[in-house]
Amino acid sequence: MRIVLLGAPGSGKGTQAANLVEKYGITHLSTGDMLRSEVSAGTPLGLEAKKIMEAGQLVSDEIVLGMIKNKIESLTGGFLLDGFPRNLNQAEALDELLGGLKKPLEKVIFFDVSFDVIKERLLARGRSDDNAETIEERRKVYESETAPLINYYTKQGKLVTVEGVGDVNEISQRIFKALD
Ligand code: B4P
Repeated sequence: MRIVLLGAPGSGKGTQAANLVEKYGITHLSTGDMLRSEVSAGTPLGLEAKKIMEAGQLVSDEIVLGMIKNKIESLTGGFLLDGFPRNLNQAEALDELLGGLKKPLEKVIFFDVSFDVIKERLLARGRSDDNAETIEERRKVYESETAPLINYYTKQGKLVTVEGVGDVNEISQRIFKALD
């Protein structure tokens, strides 16, 4: 199984990824988690990424593509991409990479969640990029950079929309139904 979880920051991609990975035994690739581990390790890449993440902006495509490419190329089984791709350039680069490996994406799960719900969730979580100002900036970046991917994957016939509000396990059941 080769899938992408698509949705606004805080729509629950990371939360649902845990349940999907457990059920299907696929590899979880989260660019957010990869970047946060670079930040905690204090690498030069992490130091650069920290400022960008805390400002609610996207880290450069060059950095993100470099990080994800090696991981995908070395995988043998299925995978779940969480938080990647985040813009059209990343989506096209991913299609090219997977096309070359003859492992195209099968489905893209889009999490439908209103911004009011997202704001409430993120303020309650309180990560260093979860303050009101950064949340608003991430929303703007999502609308302009990431939301166009809904159309991109709809045209490919791969998009499945799942209502991302409610009990975490109920949302997982909706996703399992969409995938099975
Ligand atoms: P991410 O790590 O991808 O974003 P996230 O805010 O963690 O979103 P997610 O949707 O996974 O939410 P979660 O399940 O945690 O990105 C962070 C930053 O990294 C970006 O802003 C960017 O700077 C950088 N970045 C990452 N990928 C990049 C890329 N490809 N290109 C460039 N830059 C990139 O859920 C959020 C909260 O809601 C949690 O507290 C959770 O417990 C709660 N929650 C989840 N489901 C719930 C439910 N059903 N009900 C109630 N609460 C729920």
